[in-house]
Amino acid sequence: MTTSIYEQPGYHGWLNYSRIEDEQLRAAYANYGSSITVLGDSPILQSAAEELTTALASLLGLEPVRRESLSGEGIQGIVAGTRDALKQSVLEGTTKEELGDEGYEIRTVDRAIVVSAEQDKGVLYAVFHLLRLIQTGESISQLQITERPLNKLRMINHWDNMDGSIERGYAGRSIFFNDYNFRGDSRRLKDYARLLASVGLNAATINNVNVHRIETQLITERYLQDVAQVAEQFRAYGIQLYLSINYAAPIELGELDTADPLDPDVKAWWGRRCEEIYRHIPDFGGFLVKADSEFRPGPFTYGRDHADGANMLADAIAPYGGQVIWRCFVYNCLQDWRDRTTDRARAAYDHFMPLDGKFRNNVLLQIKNGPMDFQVREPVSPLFGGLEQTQHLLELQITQEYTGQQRHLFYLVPQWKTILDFDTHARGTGSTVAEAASGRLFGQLLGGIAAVTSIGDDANWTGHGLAQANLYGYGRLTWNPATAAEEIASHWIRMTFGADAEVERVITDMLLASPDIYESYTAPLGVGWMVNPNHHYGPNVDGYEYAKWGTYHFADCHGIGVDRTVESGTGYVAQYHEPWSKTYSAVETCPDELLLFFHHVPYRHKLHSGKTVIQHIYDTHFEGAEKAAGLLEQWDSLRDRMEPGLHAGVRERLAHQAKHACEWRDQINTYFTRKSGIADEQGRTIF
Ligand code: GCW
Repeated sequence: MTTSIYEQPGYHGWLNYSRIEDEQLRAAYANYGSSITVLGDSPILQSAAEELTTALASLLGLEPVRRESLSGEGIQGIVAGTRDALKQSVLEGTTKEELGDEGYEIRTVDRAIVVSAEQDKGVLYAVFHLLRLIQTGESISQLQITERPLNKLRMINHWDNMDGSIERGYAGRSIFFNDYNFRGDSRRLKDYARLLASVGLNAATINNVNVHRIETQLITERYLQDVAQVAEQFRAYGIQLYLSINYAAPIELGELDTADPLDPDVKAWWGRRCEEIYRHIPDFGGFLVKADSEFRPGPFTYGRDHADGANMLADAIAPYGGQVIWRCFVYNCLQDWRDRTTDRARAAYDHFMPLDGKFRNNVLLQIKNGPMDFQVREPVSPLFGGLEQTQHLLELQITQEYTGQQRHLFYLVPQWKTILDFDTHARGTGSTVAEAASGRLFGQLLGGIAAVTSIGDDANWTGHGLAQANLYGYGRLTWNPATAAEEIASHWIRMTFGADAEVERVITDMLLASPDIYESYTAPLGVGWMVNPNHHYGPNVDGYEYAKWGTYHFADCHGIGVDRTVESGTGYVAQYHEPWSKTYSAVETCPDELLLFFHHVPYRHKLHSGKTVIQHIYDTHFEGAEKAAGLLEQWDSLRDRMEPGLHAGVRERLAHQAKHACEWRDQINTYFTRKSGIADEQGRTIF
């Protein structure tokens, strides 16, 4: 007998609403949870009411009474609605301005919990928040919660192709497409929308930024009805739909012979497209564009710049209230490895800084967190704090392309926090990436975060069961970047695995240790890459060394690293504000973990840690592989504390990781012993 996908381990993720075992706690929640009043019946409010009803039934083992309006004898139970619907009578304090469009309040008022917001969406977010409190065992008898998101745009990008494949996907095939059609799996789409909304995400693109031939037609009659159906499902969870577009669409669709942004016919063509799109999807979010990057077409073909390109689309979509999200991942991907003057790290800044202030107010630039490409360790892109007059989004990668492809454990939240907390010093101290990306630092209207999603049609969405924590954590950070990595981990674990202190302790430990472990047995000290070309999995030190992609480590018998100083290198360091420019420039002050990103140093160079570079490489690789094996042992200690299927799935991946970490260790150590001729001080086995 085959079990349906909905019953397979991990399908419900952190929304599995397992029955609360503690009887006292259950009774305390039932005081409120046995009655639900949701005022209003918009699709979003219906989602909120349905979520409350099914969740409470399952968590508390009761059938909540559903009321449609406030009863005469005072309010009781859980009462949810917009402030208008609640008529303010039960609310005091917070002003409309404080709450914003998406904010909410949760208050315990006598025998009731009142959940309120300016708009329906806020009510939905509040409901998920309240449910989280119950799932994580918090008291709800004296709630005084006011929340609003820091970021307006909290976005997910899918790199799904219409044949059903996913670029850099490690968890099965697309949930949207198969064989050039829409799958129409509305249950799956709804459950995905629930997961996203539960952590406050509000926007999504559903197709790959590399827009191939058939996908170019997503903005035409052939597919718009299907796109509209997805948009409708997402709308009920407050998620706005965007599409990735092909810049050369007017040509590829056979309608014009140019895509020149300054050609009036091209502008008119996009105007007609937008008109058609909005006829199907009145609240369509807009376009995401990868142009002049990795062989994708763009305005460069016509001698125009990226402001010309983006503004043309922005003007076409502006009458409908849409946006253009334009990616800054633009670099020369046909570099000659012999050429030491070109530096890929410089590219985004060099291309876009001169255009600062030239973009329309419905354009956002989408900037990858680092100047290269989602490596385990990179400095922050200097465009953050650089761009002052252009709205932008931070782009992160949840899918683990360079961080173990969801076969290795890598809790990404700490990495993202390092990025978000990075102080660019653009306006003195406190000018963090979080402040810049949100738009707050420079007083911009729009801003936020986007990330490439990690999900596919695997029953548990993310392949690795513990990789769900990254999707969860991503959403939580987009809402409030100040949330601690530990807190996010602990919430996710309790919601996913229930209240078991030992499970929580062990998994928190594993998650928090995982980024350092992975970093330690892969590419050292910020140098990056060293992976197999194309699929990017597993060690290959010289895999990209003689390639055209601009990704080099320059290891020889004397030393390793990329000189990006002004004095003797590529000058990249000058793209940062002080004190960073100075700090990174000097070997003495450059942080160890980024040393090889900024400097070429001899193997015997001493790190701040007191170790030489070569000994650091050996030590971290031996330790890393050992710790990877330790993760498996830790997991095994939990064998009897969770559903066997859940345990087994993760176990298989951790066992692979432990083995694969040895492969990494041995290849890297052997490579550097041979290159440097320097032996390990501890005389361990290096092949
Ligand atoms: O890192 C590279 C990936 C490509 C991706 C590209 C991008 C979608 O290897 O697969 O293409 O980045 O971000 O556009």
